[in-house]
This record gives sequence, C-alpha cells and structure tokens, in this order.
Amino acid sequence: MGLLLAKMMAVFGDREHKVVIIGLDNAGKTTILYQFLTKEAVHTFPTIGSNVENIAVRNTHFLVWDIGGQDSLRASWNSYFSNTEIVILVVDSTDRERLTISKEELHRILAHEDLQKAGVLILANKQDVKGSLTVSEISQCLTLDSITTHSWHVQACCALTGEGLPASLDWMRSQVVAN
Ligand SMILES: Nc1nc2c(ncn2[C@@H]2O[C@H](COP(=O)(O)OP(=O)(O)O)[C@@H](O)[C@H]2O)c(=O)[nH]1
Ligand SMILES: [Mg+2]
Repeated sequence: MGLLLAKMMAVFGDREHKVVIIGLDNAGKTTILYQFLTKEAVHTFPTIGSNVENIAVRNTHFLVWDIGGQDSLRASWNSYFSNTEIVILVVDSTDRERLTISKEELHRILAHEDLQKAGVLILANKQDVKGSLTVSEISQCLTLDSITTHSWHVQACCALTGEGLPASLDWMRSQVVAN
C-alpha cells in the first residue's frame, strides 16, 4: 500500500464495517439505531423494510442495518447477512414470554454460513423498566455460555437514555479493529 494511502486511511478511517441489528418487533432496535446516531430518543414506528445508517466511532465506520422483526419479516433476515461483521441481537428485557423465541433466533443465526466470522452483541434493552430481567438472567435464558464458535458480548442498556450504548460501540470497535 502506498504511504500516502496508508496516511489517508489513518486519518479518514478504514472501510465501512457492516452491522445488522436483529431482534423481535418492539425490542427497541430502531430506537437503538437512532440513539447511536443522534444520542437522542426518537419516536419510532414499527419498521417496515429496513433502516440503514452510517455510524462513526472515532475513525471506525459502521454501516448499520435495522431490519424489521415481525414474524413475516424474520424469514428475510438471511438475505441481509452477507459480509456482516457484527450482529446485534436486541432483547426486550421485560418480555419474558418471548425470550425463548429470541433464544431460538440467536442460535439459528449462529449456524448461518454467512455469519461464521461475525461477532455477536446481545443488548439487554429496557433496563429502565422496573422488574426487567437482569443481564445474568437473560444470559442464562439465551444460554450464552454455550457459545464457543463466535466472539460475543452481552450488554445491559436503555435505548431511551442511551445508557450502555457507548460501551456497546466500544466493544463493536474493538471487534473490527482486532480483525
Ligand atoms: N422503557 C423503554 N422503552 C423503550 C426502550 N427502547 C425502546 N423502547 C420503546 O419500545 C417501543 C418499540 O421500540 P422500537 O425501537 O420501535 O422497536 P423495534 O420494533 O425493535 O424497532 C417504542 O415505544 C420505544 O419507545 C427502553 O430502553 N426503555
Ligand atoms: Mg423498528
């Protein structure tokens, strides 16, 4: 690589790293995407199709896809996975009933051939709600300790205030910088 190009990359950062946000409808995916982007809570609507935004963390750029979580859309998640470096699974920590569905989706995507090298970030969202499940309860329900094939990280967060999200971005950055 030419010296000039190397210098320019040091200044402007590397290529974009593809990130896909998945999770059940109402988990908080879209709120998290816009909290990453604007650091403010935005009013969201159920996502039809997908939202995509470029998010910069220092000189690392992520192209983040937020894909709808309704039943009918989940089948199409697969088509978004090629070249994905990080998958973010957003879990609604108040939704005890549907946690087993999230568990199944998580283990299904881990087996996906396009995601064999992807890092997995699990966000235990809505921690502001009283009585929500803790990170360790969610880790147990999702059997995170059984994951040995992928680099993964679980983080408590609140998308409305942004709490926990800077730490998540730091983890994402460390993943792509290390690779
Ligand atoms: N209390 C609370 N509500 C949240 C949080 N994150 C998202 N929500 C709300 O949950 C609902 C669904 O959020 P949305 O981002 O549209 O979920 P999506 O379907 O996964 O994209 C909205 O009413 C959000 O305001 C959170 O951390 N705490
Ligand atoms: Mg949405």
